[in-house]
Amino acid sequence: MIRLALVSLNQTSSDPPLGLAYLASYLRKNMEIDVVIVDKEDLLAGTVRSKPDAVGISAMSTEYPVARSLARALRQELEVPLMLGGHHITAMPSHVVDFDVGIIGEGEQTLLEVMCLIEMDGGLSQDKLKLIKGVAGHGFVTERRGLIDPIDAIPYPARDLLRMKDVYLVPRRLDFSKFSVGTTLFTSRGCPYDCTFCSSWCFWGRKIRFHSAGYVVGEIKELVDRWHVKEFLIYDDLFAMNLKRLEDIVNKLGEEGLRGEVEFLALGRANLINDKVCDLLKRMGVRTMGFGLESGSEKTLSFLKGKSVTVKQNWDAVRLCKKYGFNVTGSFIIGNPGETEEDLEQTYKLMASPYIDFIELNQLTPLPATELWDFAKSKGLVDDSPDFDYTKLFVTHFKSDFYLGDLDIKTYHKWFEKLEVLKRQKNYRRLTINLAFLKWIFNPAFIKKAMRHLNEIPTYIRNVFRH
Ligand code: B12
Repeated sequence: MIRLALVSLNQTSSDPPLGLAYLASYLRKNMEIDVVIVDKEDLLAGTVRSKPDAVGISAMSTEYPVARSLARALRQELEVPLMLGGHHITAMPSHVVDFDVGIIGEGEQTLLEVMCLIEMDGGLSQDKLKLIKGVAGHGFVTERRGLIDPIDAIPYPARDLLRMKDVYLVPRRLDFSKFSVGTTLFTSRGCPYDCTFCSSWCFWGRKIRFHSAGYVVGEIKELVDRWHVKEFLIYDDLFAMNLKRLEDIVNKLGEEGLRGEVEFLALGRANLINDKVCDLLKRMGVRTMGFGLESGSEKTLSFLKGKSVTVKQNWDAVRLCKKYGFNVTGSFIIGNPGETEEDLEQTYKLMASPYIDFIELNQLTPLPATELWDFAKSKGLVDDSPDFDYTKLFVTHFKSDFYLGDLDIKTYHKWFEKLEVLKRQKNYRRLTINLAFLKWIFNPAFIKKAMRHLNEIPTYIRNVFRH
């Protein structure tokens, strides 16, 4: 049977690489194949050890330089087709350089066709690749493939191939408010909005496709029954967009006896929040709502999100969510072109409001395939070459490399960071430990492991709290 190694480059995230697990489940449904996911280990050694007939690496732009060097190292060890998939190659299809093929956009069906070709021909010829939609080869890019619809055709991600027990289902803070065992989930793909800073829409198209309520609740049930998970971070760009489906999810959770048993964290959009939505989310078991609020200034907000949302809607949404008893997190972007002291003060005021429990501070970052990328390019801050240092795009705190704003942000940044820390400290005091966590801690396997790694415990605890 043909064997494929899929490689995740992220060595630190506590979120499982579900994109790879979806690819694996789709392939397994449609062909005889052995898939291995190489993750959180020595990636070169692990991939070589798996003796694959083909290797697929997933990379966001920040990970592209690492993907290239891994591909070069693999070339020395293996004579098999090397594929690159994910957000970077989709935005920059000519960056296939060190790979045999780039898989553009949604990967499931394209990868299936490429793997069938490899199986039939015992290798990958550039000529035959030209017959497959959605690929980038050397010197050509084929027609973009349509999206899979309905997405229920994609089976649940193959979590059995992921290191769920020893890596992903260890206690952590899924949000700021609770220390417990939980995991991530997708119930839809895509977002119809086109925010300046986000490249999600360039990838998934402006259409949003939903999994049915039956599919979603079935996956939750599987996670509860098989993996004993009771907390879920729903990573969808827009979870609560479809009211009818939300209502069905609430009802089906009830029918399965899961209401009150499971808790969720979900992302919302301020212009889509109202009493009806909050009521359903509450009944579903949502504990925390996260919003990309971005700014408290109308001018900056409309630069970032067009006319799709107003500052008043931001305030109303967080106020309403608090009224319903949700924890509220707000993500903000500073360092925007044209931003003035007054704009920053308005943002600070929203951030500091009692309706927001936890804040995430970001610096405006240009991502390939967005207008902002072209803007940064025109300022000479970034370029399209495969040799550009894309790791620089991984910005968690202030970096001057491609600062796009006009003000000297350093002083303001300190001011914002202080607020971020203050809110975090307040939340630590409220941190609760749930039963799943206590069970895990008193589990003999954990105690044995802890005894062997006593000296690493302080670092582990620090990492957990750093999120
Ligand atoms: C979850 C997530 C994360 C998680 C990732 C956890 C994990 N282990 O996967 C975390 C929190 C770690 C994260 C971090 C960051 N993220 Co992020 N993230 C996302 C998010 C919300 C969902 C990604 C996802 O899992 N989608 C679901 C699955 C089904 O899709 P997928 O992973 O893309 O996989 C599909 C295809 O890409 C393709 N595919 C992917 N890999 C491969 C490999 C092969 C071989 C093949 C054939 C196909 C293929 O097929 C899959 C199935 O269709 C997206 C937004 C979005 N809606 O896409 C942003 C997104 C991917 N992130 C983004 C960014 C910018 C970041 C950060 C740089 C942010 C920052 N400043 O810190 C960091 C980078 C971290 C790093 N280490 O370098 C950008 C990427 C843009 C780009 N050009 O790379 C996105 C698109 C959001 C945005 N703002 O535009 N992120």
